[in-house]
Amino acid sequence: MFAFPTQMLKVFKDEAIQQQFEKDGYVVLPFYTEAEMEELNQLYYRLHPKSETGFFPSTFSQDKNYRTEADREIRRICDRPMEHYLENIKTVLGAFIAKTPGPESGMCVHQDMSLVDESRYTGINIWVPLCDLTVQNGTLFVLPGSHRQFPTYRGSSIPEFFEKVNDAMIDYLQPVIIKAGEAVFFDQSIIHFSPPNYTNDIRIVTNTYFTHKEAEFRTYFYDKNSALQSVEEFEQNDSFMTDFEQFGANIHDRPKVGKSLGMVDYDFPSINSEYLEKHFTRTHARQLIADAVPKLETEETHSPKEKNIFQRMLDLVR
Ligand SMILES: O=C(O)CCC(=O)C(=O)O
Repeated sequence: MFAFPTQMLKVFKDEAIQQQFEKDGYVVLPFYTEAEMEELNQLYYRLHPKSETGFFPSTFSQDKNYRTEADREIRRICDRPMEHYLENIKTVLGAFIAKTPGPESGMCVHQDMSLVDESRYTGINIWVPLCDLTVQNGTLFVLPGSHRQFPTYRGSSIPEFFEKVNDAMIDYLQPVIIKAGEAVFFDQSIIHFSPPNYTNDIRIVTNTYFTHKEAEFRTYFYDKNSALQSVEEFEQNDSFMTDFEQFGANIHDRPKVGKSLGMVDYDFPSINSEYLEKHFTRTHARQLIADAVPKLETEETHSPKEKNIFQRMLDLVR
């Protein structure tokens, strides 16, 4: 097991922003100009494969040219606002995350996979919508202060510490209602989720990932057939996020890239509902999300097929 550093390495130029980020695990800041958003929208419609629907990050694409071009161009456009807020960092990914209308566009409650050695560094996402966000079009919900609850190794093969309370968790998350071009900077270990897009319009977001300039890239794998209290650590290079072919397929398998550094001890922390109640504030988010759907569900004009879709959306949050 590892321990967090006593002091997070400073990455925000402004001390007040740095402190707010460390306390809550996220911070909201103005980010893109109108012209930058226009350029990003054009880029999205030029590059994005038409066949991909639901919840679709460009990192999931099997088309390496798409992943690479989206990465390069988003990073280029992010340079200006990132330079404005940040110091001593390196940017290692630019990606689109699209949510087309429909029940399949929800993203479950999760923490992002570990990408750095968190005994020394922090991995941070800059998540920026290109349209105004509402609960109905699938905004981000976060659990303030849930980052760094425990030192965790995270990856799709590793049980999450809130697995036992996964369903109850939604009711503690807070929607982040922001305008197009505003950014949520969030610690990768914060618990977050986003409901399906219940509107008729696509929701497009850019997600840029950065970390401290000296950070070493690491990923972790747990073999569920193993009886060991340990996970396997891999050294990865900085282009891991765009090179990795397993996001869209075989995500639970042992990584086919990177250098194994061997096994590290892990005690698989786990919380119960009392822990949730004691440490976090209930927001009744489930009701908030359910309320976003009935307006559509009660429309007389819906065909039986459409009604079925709305029912499936409701099922996701009940
Ligand atoms: O874009 C979204 O709706 C959710 C994004 C997310 O969960 C992530 O990037 O980890």
